[in-house]
Amino acid sequence: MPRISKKGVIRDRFEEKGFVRVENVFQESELDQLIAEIDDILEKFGKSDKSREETLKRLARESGVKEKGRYAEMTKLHEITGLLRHLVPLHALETKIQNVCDVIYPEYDLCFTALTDILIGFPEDDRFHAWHQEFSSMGEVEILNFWYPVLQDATPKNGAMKILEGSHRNGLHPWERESHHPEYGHPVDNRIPKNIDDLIDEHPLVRGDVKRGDVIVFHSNLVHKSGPIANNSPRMTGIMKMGPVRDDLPSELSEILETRPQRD
Ligand SMILES: O=C(O)CCC(=O)C(=O)O
Repeated sequence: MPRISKKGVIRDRFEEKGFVRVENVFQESELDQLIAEIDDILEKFGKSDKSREETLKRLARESGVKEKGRYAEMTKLHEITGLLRHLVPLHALETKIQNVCDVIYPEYDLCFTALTDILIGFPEDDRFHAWHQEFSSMGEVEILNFWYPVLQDATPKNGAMKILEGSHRNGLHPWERESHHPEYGHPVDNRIPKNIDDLIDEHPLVRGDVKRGDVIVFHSNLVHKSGPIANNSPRMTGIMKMGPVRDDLPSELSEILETRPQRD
């Protein structure tokens, strides 16, 4: 069980800043078990590769349809991501996250999982996820977003998300779509707030240290983006989205519940 002390502090901090880091939600052994199963899957796709990074890069190239020199369509990496989503050790982490959800939403009896995923980021891709708000793609503001490093601690120079503190307070900003076709990884449609330059001026930029086992919980309106990766290894980030069960579930929910990558 995560040792969540000072529940009121966590909730207050979440409301004020739009995010909060909760420490020691997972044990190292739980993440190690997840990694072991991830590696088992990778091995099935590429026994001959020397490292996890080489395997992932090769899979990111394989079977992809190339458009304008970039992989625009399904690659083996898509397939892998689909398999990772169903790993038992990944779903075992949900119970722990559930406890955090209960702390943020004590007024509700139950939190449900809307999505669980592993995002794979590559050092070459410095525009992985540009500035955005989850609400722009999820359509439901009470969904809580959980982010945690899987392979190694996330630091400001290596993998930690960039966050504009307090940027959740003004609701959803009008956004424009930016289609991003990375050299490796998946094509992503980023929904960037049109007033992003003002938001950057108005809010402190936070790039925290997030140790393996810690989880960042963030508000669906918080403006955030991927941070850089300083070393050579691809980053694996766990993503979970959880919301309280309410009587007035929004019509978009059926879409949210579909098992699909979180980005279109
Ligand atoms: O893991 C990352 O780099 C960014 C994740 C993100 O922006 C998101 O989950 O919305």
